[in-house]
Amino acid sequence: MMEKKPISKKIQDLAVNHAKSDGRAATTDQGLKISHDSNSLRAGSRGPSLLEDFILREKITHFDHERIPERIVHARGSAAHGYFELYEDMSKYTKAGILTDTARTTPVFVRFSTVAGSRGSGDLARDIRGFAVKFYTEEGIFDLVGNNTPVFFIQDAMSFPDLVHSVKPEPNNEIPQAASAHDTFYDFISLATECLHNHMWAMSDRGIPRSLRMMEGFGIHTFRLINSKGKVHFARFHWKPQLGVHSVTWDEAVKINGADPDFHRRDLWDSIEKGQYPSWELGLQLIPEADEHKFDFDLLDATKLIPEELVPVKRIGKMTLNRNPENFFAETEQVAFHPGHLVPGIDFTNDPLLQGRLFSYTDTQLSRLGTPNFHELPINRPLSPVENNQRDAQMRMTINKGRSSYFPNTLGGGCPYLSKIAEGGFDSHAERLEGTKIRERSESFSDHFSQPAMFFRSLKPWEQQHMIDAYTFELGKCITEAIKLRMLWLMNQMSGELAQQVAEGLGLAIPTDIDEPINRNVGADADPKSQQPGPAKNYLDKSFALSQTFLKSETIATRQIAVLLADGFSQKDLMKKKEAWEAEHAFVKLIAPHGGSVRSYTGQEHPVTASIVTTESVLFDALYIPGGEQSIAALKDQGKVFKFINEMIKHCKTIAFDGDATMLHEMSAAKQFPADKAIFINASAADIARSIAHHRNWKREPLTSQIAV
Ligand code: HDE
Repeated sequence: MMEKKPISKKIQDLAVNHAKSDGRAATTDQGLKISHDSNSLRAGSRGPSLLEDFILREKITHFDHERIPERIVHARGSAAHGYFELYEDMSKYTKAGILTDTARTTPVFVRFSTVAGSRGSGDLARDIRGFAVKFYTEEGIFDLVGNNTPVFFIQDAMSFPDLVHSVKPEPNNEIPQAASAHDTFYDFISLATECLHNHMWAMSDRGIPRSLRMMEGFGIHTFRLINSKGKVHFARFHWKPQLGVHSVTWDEAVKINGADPDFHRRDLWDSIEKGQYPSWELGLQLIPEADEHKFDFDLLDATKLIPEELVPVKRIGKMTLNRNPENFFAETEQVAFHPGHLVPGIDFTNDPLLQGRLFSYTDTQLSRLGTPNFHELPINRPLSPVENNQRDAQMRMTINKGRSSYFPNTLGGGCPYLSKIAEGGFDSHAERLEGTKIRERSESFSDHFSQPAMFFRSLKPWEQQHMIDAYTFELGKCITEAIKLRMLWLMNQMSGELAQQVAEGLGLAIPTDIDEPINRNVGADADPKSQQPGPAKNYLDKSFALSQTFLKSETIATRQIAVLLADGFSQKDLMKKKEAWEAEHAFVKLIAPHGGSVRSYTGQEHPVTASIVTTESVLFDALYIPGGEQSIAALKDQGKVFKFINEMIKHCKTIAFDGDATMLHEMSAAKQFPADKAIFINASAADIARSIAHHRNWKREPLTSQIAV
């Protein structure tokens, strides 16, 4: 178990409005003690209810207004509290306290999300994941509002409503929920070709993560870091997970959404409850201001990543999440992020996507949280004191004292006073600007094919296959043939192999030419061919960090290991394995034909975690079946046992049989894979653990299509 960092009382109180009800009398919202909470006031015990029942009316009125509008995007989210610690003083690059003061422990609140689905949608949608971090710094709030991909779909904020309208359920019938596999989305992205790069990331394994704890995070945009002498470096932010980057298969994702739509939320919650705190290292890619134009792409273009070969990621600190929210609504739902929440030493660039976001986030809080006082909600409050002349508005909680609410003043003693830059006052970077007022995208943003092509080339063969399968599925769900053909034509610009295999799956031929000009992001008066997106250039063949196999982890901590067993199992087999794996902080769960407890043949009772009818193989990372004649005899008669084993094999997971359980090996799909290194018979706990740590044996995958589950 990791050491739990003490978080100060002040922070805890700020984070949660502790409305504890333990040992207190029930009251109305006005503090009146109540003697009934389940009988309304009526004229006779069988008579009509009375309008004067203010207790009933208060309760129902509050209930009627419980919901607030969900986020227009990123509605489905899960969050946790934690802290950030810095390894190395970065004052050469920035004066930001959180990036220079290694003695600090800065509290954070992190909200992960899917983008397209509603608040109640399933966690395993194929989608980009939001990765938003609120730092409660001594200088005020700093929000790093990023995603789990290093690029975004579009280049200019103007297209965001179109992108979102296209991916949301179609407006006539509100179908499909939390899914991009439909006509309107592909109609849009095949015409706005800048989307192709991030879309390819969504079609890769990154679109269906195994856990929110096993994802990278990216600030995406290029930011500016400014040191105390005013010197500027451009920076991109990265979060590198300590548990490696892992995904599930599409077949699992579909099944998990049915078996446990809260799979990611539960996984994050449970691991924190059990003291297994997820952590990420913060990395920076730093570019001297003078090098701004030295790349084959524009640093201001959010659809381009900076390959780590060109600019390495310097790891400078670590974030650990160690406390679950106490109230989902008060914290996870009411938290309000904004890329414009900055601290001295960090500033924007002219990225036109980032510039648009600076307007959007405050605006959306006004309709979601209903008042400009959303910063007073406990979860949004900075730790540093807030003093200004902003006043009133709905739900004001601060009681401002005194006569003056204006600047400058003498009646208030000139307060609140202004801070000099040297004393921490914020100053925007004094960038020299001149230009013609124009609605035009820079020519330097017009290459849309080179980086997605590099991304595809950088993937391992099985990752490429997963992407081919994802495109085949998604386009297979589209109805309009012209849209599918446009997509095939575009994919062919990035990878002939990708396009060819998807075309075969769709039963279509790749069009050699298409009539319509692709890429409509130029204005009505412009020549549509003026900013055509291709052809793909090859300035870097492969970038090693783009395959998610790059970030490895050798631990089985928090991995879910299912043990299938019935009465009469071998206590010796079970305990040898269970104790060894639990010592490495894996979560070992006993699954039996019935609930309650299960008894070994030597008489020991163990509580059953779940009966086999209430759970599914897709909720686990690995399977172990201990010996015991009577146990195996009971298991072999259960159809669900074979579904469990065969799915585990199909999803390339580690599976281990001991003693009499080899009979189940013989009777299941396991026997089709005699040389498979992740299928074990009578093996040691240590060997099995190393296999589980490697997540999946993808080499098995080409042969698993014959397994019918
Ligand atoms: Fe957002 N985005 N976004 N976005 N975004 C929102 O703000 C928006 C963009 C991201 O857990 C909204 O409070 C525009 C890029 C995350 O609460 C909204 C544009 C990136 C979250 C909004 C973008 C993001 C949001 C909806 C194009 C990655 C969830 C509710 C200019 C770098 C934060 C809300 C949370 C949420 C607007 C593009 C990440 C409507 C206009 C690029 C992680 O304001």
